[in-house]
Amino acid sequence: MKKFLFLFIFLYAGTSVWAQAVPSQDENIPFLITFGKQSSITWGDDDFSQTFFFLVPETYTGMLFIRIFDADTGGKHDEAKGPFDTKMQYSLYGGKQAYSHPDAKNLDPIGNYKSGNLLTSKTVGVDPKLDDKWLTLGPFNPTEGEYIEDFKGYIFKLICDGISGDDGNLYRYFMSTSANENIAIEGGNAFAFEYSFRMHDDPNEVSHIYPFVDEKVITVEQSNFDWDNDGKIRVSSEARLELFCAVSGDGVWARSTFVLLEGEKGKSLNFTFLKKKPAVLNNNVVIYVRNQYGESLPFYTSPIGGVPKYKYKIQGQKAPKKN
Ligand SMILES: [Ca+2]
Ligand SMILES: [Ca+2]
Ligand SMILES: [Ca+2]
Ligand SMILES: [Ca+2]
Repeated sequence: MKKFLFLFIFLYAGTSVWAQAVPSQDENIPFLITFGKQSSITWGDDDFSQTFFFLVPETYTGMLFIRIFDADTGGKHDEAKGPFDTKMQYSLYGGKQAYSHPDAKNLDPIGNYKSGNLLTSKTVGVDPKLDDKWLTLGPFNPTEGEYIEDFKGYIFKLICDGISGDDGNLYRYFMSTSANENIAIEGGNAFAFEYSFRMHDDPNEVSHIYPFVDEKVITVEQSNFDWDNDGKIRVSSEARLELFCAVSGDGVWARSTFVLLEGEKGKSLNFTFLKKKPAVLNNNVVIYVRNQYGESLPFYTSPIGGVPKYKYKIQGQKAPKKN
């Protein structure tokens, strides 16, 4: 019954047109970021590697494409340290263990994090042909992913590794039914266990991530890296008006722990990133969230159960402040 409910919520959550944009419209995060591995971590990337998972529901039987916006490191969008001399390797995995291998969910790129079958790989440096444009991987058959019963679907894993250089690669993803444009798969979704991203420069822009907490979660520990003291990180949910997290400075981690409320289980939390004024520019941040067993919680780009809104009428408390 619980699985059925989970599936229902999952499909419901994935029907938005922008469900497969990574980052999504609900997150309002401008770019993912990965630096070359010769970079200093004080630029805001702790491990020079980022892993995303894409979920294709078994009800979809067409072909699919994984598209990467601004896959190059150079020209527009990217962050130069001296001349651009950085290479990124994008590797897409499917098949057995692509998702289910424990190392695939590691917060750090260690052990067999590249588990599964390598479906395709692309190494990109400075490349005007890919600058400010979409690179398309595929086509793939959904069954090339790893079938996961709990999701009633197939999972693909896309890893971006900064294999050389010291510059910052800014990029976005989209899982599409088309090679040439971004058309979402109904019921599809994407998620990560650690998120490295660029904040907006405009302090009025508010970004979000939505970790999903299952029924066994009792306490949650959030960890954020290189926030540069750029304002506040707030947690809210259907049952919680607001809780403020410990925030990090330059090149360091900050962590804080809180106990889940009863109405928060089986749903998504809303982590909101509120920049200060004047804002920190070009701010890159890493975040992950773990439960009391040290297991990392997935952030879905299309939050499970929808974007959580505080139910102030039921709780008999004040309405939340905007943003
Ligand atoms: Ca570029
Ligand atoms: Ca450089
Ligand atoms: Ca780029
Ligand atoms: Ca930063």
